[in-house]
Amino acid sequence: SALGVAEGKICFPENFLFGVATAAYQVEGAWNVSGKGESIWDSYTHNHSERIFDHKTGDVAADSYHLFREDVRLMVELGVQFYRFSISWPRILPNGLINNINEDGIRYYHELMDELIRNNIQPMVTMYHWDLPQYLQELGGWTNPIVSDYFVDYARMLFQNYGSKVSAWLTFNEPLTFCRGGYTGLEAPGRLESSGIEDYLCGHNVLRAHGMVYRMYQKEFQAKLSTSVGITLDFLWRAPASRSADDIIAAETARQFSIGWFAHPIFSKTGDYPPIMRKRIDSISKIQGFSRSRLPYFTPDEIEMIRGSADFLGMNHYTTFLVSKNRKKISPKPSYAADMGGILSQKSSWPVANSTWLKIVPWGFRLSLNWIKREYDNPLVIITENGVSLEKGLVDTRRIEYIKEYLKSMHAAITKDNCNVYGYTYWSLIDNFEWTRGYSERFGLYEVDFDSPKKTRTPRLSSEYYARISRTKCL
Ligand code: PNW
Repeated sequence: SALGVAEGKICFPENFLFGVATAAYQVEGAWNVSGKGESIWDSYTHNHSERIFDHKTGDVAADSYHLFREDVRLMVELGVQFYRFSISWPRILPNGLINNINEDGIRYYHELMDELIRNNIQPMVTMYHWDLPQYLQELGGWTNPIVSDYFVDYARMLFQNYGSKVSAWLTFNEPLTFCRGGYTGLEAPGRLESSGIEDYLCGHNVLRAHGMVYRMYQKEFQAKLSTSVGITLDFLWRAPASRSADDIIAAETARQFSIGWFAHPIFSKTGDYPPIMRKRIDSISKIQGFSRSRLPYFTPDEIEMIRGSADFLGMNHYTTFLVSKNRKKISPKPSYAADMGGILSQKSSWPVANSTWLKIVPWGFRLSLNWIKREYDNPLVIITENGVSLEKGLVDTRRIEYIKEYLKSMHAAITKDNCNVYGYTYWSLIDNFEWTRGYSERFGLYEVDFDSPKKTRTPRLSSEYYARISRTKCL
């Protein structure tokens, strides 16, 4: 068959899409060039270099702002069908507001998209991959509801300028990660010890912003543009640590607190936060002496606005965690971890990558896809990130193994379980600035020499392997 295993080969449908991804702050550099404003990652890396593993910044990164034609050439070499990249909000609107437009920023993304389209590579654009304009952070960032309105202004100008060139839009990349990370202090804006309050405000305003953009798009653009709008959520599989009922329940609760937090309001039939999240946070807030829940409530109109506000679900998947029930007494101090009530761990026998959190567990991929299928009535899914970090070096046979095993797991989900997956994106095209882990973790199909003035890109073995897959659609 065209699908299953033909002549001993594992093949994907002919119209299945393969792509690669990057994000603006991680590759572009040119942090203060030609009118770009400051983002929270600029100010965070400049003011808190002690919080970055190698004390480095994304000031120059892989210099893709200047070298994007070279990046596109690599993608031609790979034969990929699309490129997922993000637009830097402050490169286009220096302080995030619509009254001050940076023409050079507009021009840059036009040139990148034109170069892609000339080479038959479809642009897939993330509107927000964590680099909030610093000015908006000073207003409170995502904890301030007005930022959702400013995000709608920004999104409208993206549709106006690039609408005819972009095949698919993602409003946000991984709200779970940036709302959690930003408010435990590990990632920008680096608000220490704010978990249990500010992370929920962030999530709330991000969900509102996403829904508002989708409705604005439907009203003002859908008739004119042949594009689609979705959101990228990270779903690292949560498996019970034991066969005990407690751990099975704890794992399901952890899923609802991770993917469910953002997927339930958008993709479920009923909308709104997952009932278990609502129940746990409401009751723990009460025990802690709060007079209202730390998880904000949507109005009935907001629930309706957000419900069904996506044409597809973008899913990032890298690894798996085990969950056991947290038996500690509730402390007075608010925290997402306590609200969730599970303790996450990983098996020491699982093969490691070069990131502390990334263990190689291919079977979790199939289970994640099946969970989404069951929970949200088999929505259209595109894998917007999957990949592995390894040491520097061009002979990356372990990366080839990782890609092969994860693709096999995804293939089973598609062919055996009927999960509705239409594309896969490898993270990343090139080595890049890995947030708090600096340049120490390398995910690229191409190695970048960050010490060379030209940021030389060199193909790894895995690039040839991936090129064969993207061309033949077979492993
Ligand atoms: C992704 N975790 O985030 C991001 O979208 C990318 O920008 C990043 O470069 C990539 O992972 C590789 O690190 C993560 O739960 C999401 O540990 C979740 C986790 C880690 C990274």
